[in-house]
Amino acid sequence: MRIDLVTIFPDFFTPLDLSLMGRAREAGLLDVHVHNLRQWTQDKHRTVDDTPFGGGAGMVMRPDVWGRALDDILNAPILSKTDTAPTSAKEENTHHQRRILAIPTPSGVRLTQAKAEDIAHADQIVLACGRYEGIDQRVADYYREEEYEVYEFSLGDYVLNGGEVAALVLVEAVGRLLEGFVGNAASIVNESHSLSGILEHPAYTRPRHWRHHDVPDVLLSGDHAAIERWRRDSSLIRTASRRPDLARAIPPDSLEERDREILAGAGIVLSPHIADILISPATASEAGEIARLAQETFPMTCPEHLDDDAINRYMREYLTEDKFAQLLATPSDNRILVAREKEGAGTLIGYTQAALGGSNALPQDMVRPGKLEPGAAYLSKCCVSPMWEGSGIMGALLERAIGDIAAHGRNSQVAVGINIAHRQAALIYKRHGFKVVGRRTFTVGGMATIDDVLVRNITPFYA
Ligand code: JFB
Repeated sequence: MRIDLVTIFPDFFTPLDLSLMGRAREAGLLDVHVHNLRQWTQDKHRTVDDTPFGGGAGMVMRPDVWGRALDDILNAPILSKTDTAPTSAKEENTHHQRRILAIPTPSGVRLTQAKAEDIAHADQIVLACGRYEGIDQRVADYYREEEYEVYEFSLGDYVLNGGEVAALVLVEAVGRLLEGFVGNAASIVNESHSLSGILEHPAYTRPRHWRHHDVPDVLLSGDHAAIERWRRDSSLIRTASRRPDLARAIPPDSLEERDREILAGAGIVLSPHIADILISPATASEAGEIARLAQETFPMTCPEHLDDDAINRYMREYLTEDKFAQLLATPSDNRILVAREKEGAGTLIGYTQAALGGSNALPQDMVRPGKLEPGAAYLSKCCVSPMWEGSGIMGALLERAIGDIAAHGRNSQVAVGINIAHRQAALIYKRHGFKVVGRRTFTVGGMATIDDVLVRNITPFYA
């Protein structure tokens, strides 16, 4: 692999010559080049930065200087494997070469071991090390558009003065994997534990007694089962106290009873297994099943004072297989999404129904409330089977329904009507960014009920 480091401080990378990182380099697996960015300046002061458009503190690195540097470097020949000869023209034509432009930035995605393992297969990694407030955004955007793999990454949530230290970290994380490709793959397989989602247990060596601190007896007992159990307990307790984020992300079904006890004792109680669900637009053949779920869930959203006759009248008129079949026949006006269990029987768990416009458009009584635009889509249902209440599926379904509405580009807002007695539902919508803008009466089988009208704006999405 070829690695190019571009910086205004080339001295930062002298550690790479100190042969601490040298094994992969010596083995010819790693071909490292350090470049001074100022080499690509064209003025007598060798300027690389300028003031930010839009004002603000600090300086920004100019895209023109970076562009000249990166054009040259991303076209440089790549030495292959252990050869010293550049890749032949033939090899260049037959193999697609994977050239990655990696840009350290505090606004990047976090560098992970999984990503290091992935990019260890690249032919070239060019590290663009910024200073000041960073590099003009158009540099990353341009090379991405030119179909380079552009990787804007961060080490973590603390502020550095430039990208050089982050570049060194990436080179070391990738370089040690290259050593593994030839030699001792075992030590790298061994690390899987450290990255299995729980922290490693503590390690001890001789002397057995040191400054009043003794090695735990169990490690000297020769009882391998007891040692394994002690190590797993220690890992779980450490993870719970040092990395509660990791502890909470442990898949509950990967744990034994004893593991749960240990974690609970350390303050982490994992919620029950959440099924993998699949959310997709409904098809005509699903009308009957949706109608059955609709009739199961609708009565639970109704206020106490509504009698069963009224509820049944409403359901016989609006929540029938025929009605859903009609809606499913006009997918450009009416959107129905279904959530199903991914495994097993694929049971229907929930559905959403939205009108984007046309004949089922926003009901007239909903256009009155303030801040509700006539171009609002009407999300008339977002229902989850009672068996799955509290599973988070409602939120997932709601977001997908809104995304689906936004994707059609016809609506500026999404409106819902929630019965004023249904506090729990209103809370979920508010948590998802809906705001109350007024009230309406909603007639169920001839009986009037009062709904809060809630809306959420459809906002542009910036990556
Ligand atoms: C990386 C950088 C700066 C804007 C710029 C270039 N984890 C990390 N913290 N900080 C950086 C990083 C990574 N990777 C980082 C590149 C540059 C910081 N700066 C300075 C500081 C604050 N905001 C310039």
